[in-house]
Amino acid sequence: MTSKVALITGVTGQDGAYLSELLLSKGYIVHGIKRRSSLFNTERIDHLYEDPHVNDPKFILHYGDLTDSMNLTYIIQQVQPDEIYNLAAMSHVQVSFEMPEYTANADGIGTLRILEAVRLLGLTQKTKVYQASTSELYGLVQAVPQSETTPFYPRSPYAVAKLYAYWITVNYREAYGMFASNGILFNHESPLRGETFVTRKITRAAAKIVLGLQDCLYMGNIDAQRDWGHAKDYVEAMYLILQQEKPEDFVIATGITVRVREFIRKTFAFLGVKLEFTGEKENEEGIIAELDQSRLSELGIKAGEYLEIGKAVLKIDPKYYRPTEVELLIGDPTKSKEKLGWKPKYTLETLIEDMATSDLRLFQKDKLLLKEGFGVLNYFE
Ligand code: NDP
Ligand code: GDR
Repeated sequence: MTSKVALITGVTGQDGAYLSELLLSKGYIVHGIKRRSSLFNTERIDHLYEDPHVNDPKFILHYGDLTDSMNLTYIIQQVQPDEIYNLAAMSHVQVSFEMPEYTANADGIGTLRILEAVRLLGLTQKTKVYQASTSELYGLVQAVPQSETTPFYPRSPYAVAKLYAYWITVNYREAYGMFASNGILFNHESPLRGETFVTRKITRAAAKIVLGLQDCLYMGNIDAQRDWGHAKDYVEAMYLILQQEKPEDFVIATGITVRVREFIRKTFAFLGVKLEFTGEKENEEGIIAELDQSRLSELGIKAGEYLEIGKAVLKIDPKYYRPTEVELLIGDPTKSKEKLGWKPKYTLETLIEDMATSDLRLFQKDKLLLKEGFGVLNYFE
């Protein structure tokens, strides 16, 4: 039997890395599109890299960009994919307020470029397309929990661009009979999550704070509520969506929502630090209320050295507030459970455990290097 061929845009991103692993484990030949960058940008997929000098590599990378139609059309023609997973995007909601035009081009028109290339190349009956749609489409709350039939009300240039991408995917399905489906995925995270998304910012900062490498974590709106899952579970859903008999759109979510402050509290608690929140709005602080000495020593951390009861380790910085915010997301995964048979394996607790453990290890290594006089710490926001 010949292997199925998949093309993944955004292969260097969080989801691209996990999806590549999944499809390779299923025997696919995986092609990925990566952007040219002045620094290496393949860290998340380096372990999958195969020397092209070796016969028959199963994982092949191409240079490309969602803003370049000719390049996309050429790659699709060369690869003749059975499945395209369009994951590439300028995916940061807050940054999209600073780069609205680029975001519209890459995230909105980029999707059109993929669909149109498939059509022009005569591949509408061969190539299935998965579009990375998002719970950000729901934006300003119309109804909860949000399902496939809940009206959209996007609240950022990112979400508006993704709204175009959502509908152009539906339109190509209806107009040309293409197998094109939207996965409306709620927030999903992992140790590979970009450092400036809220969960990773929290797990990194918490790890650094308990190791004495950072004093304080500055946050924006910690009352926002999100339905968080693990990216490993969510890429399974992407695959299942393209294995259905007919193309349809699916909500992928856990059905549980928590506030950002709860994520912060649970992360610190996992690392042996009990936080208490005091003050209001911009003056709110997270202070150390209790230290779990046995947990800290289990993690190899000397309590008392940097961590003191009453110390404020979390403060609010309004620069992280968004011009328009999405306050509440909670998905209804009934359809995906029933039709795809999809069910997440991770809970919020095991997600936090995975991320916090990974970041702790990362910074323990950095701390050792720093102590020995090698390396510098990178600070991301
Ligand atoms: P990441 O930000 O981790 O990855 C985005 C990927 O897109 C990276 O590989 C990036 O390349 C690439 N990219 C960005 N701009 C372009 C461009 N112009 N041309 C080609 N490639 C580009 O996102 P995730 O993996 O978290 O998300 C994957 C997709 O799913 C995105 O479309 C996102 O909007 C969507 N989504 C994500 C959710 C989540 O919670 N993670 C939820 C719902 C939807 P580089 O590495 O060079 O920056
Ligand atoms: P989101 O994710 O905007 O939901 O988009 P993000 O993690 O950036 O924010 C979640 C919520 O946390 C609040 N918040 C902060 N966010 C960041 N990044 N930094 C902070 O300091 C901070 N403080 C509070 C935010 O205001 C927000 O309410 C993600 C992306 O992956 C999108 O690409 C994807 O489509 C959606 O999830 C589903």
